[in-house]
Amino acid sequence: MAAVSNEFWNDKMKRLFHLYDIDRDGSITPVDFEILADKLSSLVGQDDTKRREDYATARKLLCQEIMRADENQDGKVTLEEWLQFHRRLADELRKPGTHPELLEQLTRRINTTFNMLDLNHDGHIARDEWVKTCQFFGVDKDAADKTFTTVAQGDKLDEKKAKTLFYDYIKLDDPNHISNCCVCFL
Ligand SMILES: [Ca+2]
Ligand SMILES: [Ca+2]
Repeated sequence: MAAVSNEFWNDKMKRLFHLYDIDRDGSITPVDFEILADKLSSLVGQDDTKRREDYATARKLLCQEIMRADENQDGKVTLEEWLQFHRRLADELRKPGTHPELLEQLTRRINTTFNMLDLNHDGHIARDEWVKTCQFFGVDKDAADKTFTTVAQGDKLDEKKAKTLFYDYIKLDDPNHISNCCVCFL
């Protein structure tokens, strides 16, 4: 199977990179995750101690998984390192027998992301959770609402379907695939 390299896929991964580079200094570092977790905590309110703790744990996990892309181990993930890392991941996902360790790492990352999205922890993403998070990442409310209608069954997006969308998002380079609406969630 052809290696992942097309322009559409590159642009998609670049968007994701800029989304995580929250302080916009041109690289992804643990600082970006601290800012992200702080901002996300505000979605559930200051009083919800349990959720704030959950976010802190999720932040650590997500940071750990994403900093794996720091090939030269200088504490920063550059755009080049980011693209290389995800290209390798996408290539692996396209093979029939994906490297078990890589798959496990990605699964950890996807589980963490899902838990961050599922704000009330009931095992599925509701429309308002989706829209709230999209808006948080700067997506227009109506656009977010429309996307949700496309991907969800009624007013729920279940865990299995959400996770499949996340995998496909990294793996696929087809501009028309439904998973491309997941830009904000990995
Ligand atoms: Ca940064
Ligand atoms: Ca680096």
